[in-house]
Amino acid sequence: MARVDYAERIPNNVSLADNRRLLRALEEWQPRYLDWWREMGPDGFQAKDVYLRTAISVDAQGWAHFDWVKMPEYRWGIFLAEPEAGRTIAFGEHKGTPVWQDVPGEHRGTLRRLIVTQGDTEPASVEQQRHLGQTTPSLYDLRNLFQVNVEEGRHLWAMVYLLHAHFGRDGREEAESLLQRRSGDSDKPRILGAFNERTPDWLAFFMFSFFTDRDGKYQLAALAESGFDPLSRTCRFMLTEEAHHMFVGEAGIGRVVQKTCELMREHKTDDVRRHGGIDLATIQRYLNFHFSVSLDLFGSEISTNAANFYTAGLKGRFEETKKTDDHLLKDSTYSVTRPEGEGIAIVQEPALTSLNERLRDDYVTDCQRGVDRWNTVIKRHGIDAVLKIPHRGFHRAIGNFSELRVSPDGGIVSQAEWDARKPKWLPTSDDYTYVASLMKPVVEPGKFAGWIAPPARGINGQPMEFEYVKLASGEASHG
Ligand code: BYC
Repeated sequence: MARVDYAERIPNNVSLADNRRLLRALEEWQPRYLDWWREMGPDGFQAKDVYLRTAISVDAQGWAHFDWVKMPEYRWGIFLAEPEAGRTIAFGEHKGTPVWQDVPGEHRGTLRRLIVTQGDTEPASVEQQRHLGQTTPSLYDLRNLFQVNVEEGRHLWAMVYLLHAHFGRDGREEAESLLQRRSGDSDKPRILGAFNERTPDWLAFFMFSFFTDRDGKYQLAALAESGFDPLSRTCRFMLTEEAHHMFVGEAGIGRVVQKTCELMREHKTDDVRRHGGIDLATIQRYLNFHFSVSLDLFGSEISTNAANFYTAGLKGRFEETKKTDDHLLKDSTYSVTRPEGEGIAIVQEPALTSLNERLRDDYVTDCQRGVDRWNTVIKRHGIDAVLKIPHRGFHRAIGNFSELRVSPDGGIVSQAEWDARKPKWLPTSDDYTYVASLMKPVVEPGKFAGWIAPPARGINGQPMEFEYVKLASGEASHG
């Protein structure tokens, strides 16, 4: 078989062609990545032509190229945002010193762990979503799912590049392990909780893309502040792609809400299930679930890990360089919500150990903006209902609230009350069964399933009836 020219095949701006050692490492890893993609990537669509964007540069004027591609042939590239001349570390004990181009020896283990944790989420989400293509509500949505999937694959490449380029043998071993763990596998699970949950249907997928990808945005933004410049530059470019993933989630839920409201108006009822829609109560329960498991991804409210990452200059705050404080945080405090006595109180805690909570606060504010936009859709239909973000203590498995039962409006409740009211607060098996019953594929160009409204516009200026995925491609008759 002809040898693949990896330097050519892998679009990159890291001078791959000049780095023999790195090329060799990636040459060894790539076939195993492709094995993983074939085994765990989108089920049933590997031979189909999909209208995908591929990152081909980091040029703000046009970094992406749209074309038909079979997913296993996607050109997963390696891109770092342009270096900032004279960039210095913005926070922590090394503040003001030049950023590192190589891994500082004393932070090697910590940095590797951060990169591996970030990297692990990327293939995990592809695994969680692999079956969804079979039940797509439209070709447009199918294409968006695959776009998200290939870009999560590229984000894995981004982290594997850092591991191979900067962490020697340990890095190569970690890159292998990233292909071996599996979402939801009891023996070799993915690292973080939310990435071992099921994404059973498209409502869950849109919620995941809105809430969990948004955790990605905030974590990447915090890592983009890192004093380790290659990590910073990698994350900066990843954030560019991440925006589309959150759009898929926000617009997806917005379209479900839109359809629900139309059915409510048309049939003068809240009970749109009888008319093939997803009732607002079910949407709220899905929202409660995905918001709460995504909050856990920020770690404990009080975390010495977070303090150490910051002091060492490895992971900053959201928009660190825009903040006007001392960027050391040794003498400041931050408001943290925690259980106190019979209730819940806001107390002042040292700012350094509260950094996870601060990032979570930024995240919650951003989530609220999206939920407000969904509520605008409801209001526009003259319907007196609102979707609400639950209290931060609701349904938590990590941190201050993990031992407590907290209602969505922030009351501490007994186990008995929790058990009794849980079916109102979190998706029930009946909800999942009902939503699953709606998941019938709709693949005629320009057509949409009955539980979701069409989007406002197509992808890359294409019309709605565009054949975003060529389902007839790749079949034996075409061979
Ligand atoms: N599940 O001090 P603590 C994305 C562990 S999403 C399981 O509370 P820390 C994407 C923790 O590891 C963004 N374990 O927290 C989205 C630690 O373990 P050790 C992913 C958890 O360390 C959609 C212990 O509990 N990126 O990109 O300050 C699709 C105590 O930890 C969890 C990152 O996460 C959990 N939820 O912060 C595709 C950025 N939470 O040390 C992609 C990199 C905590 O006792 N990671 N633990 O063994 C980090 O910055 C940090 O690891 C965390 C945790 C923020 C996750």
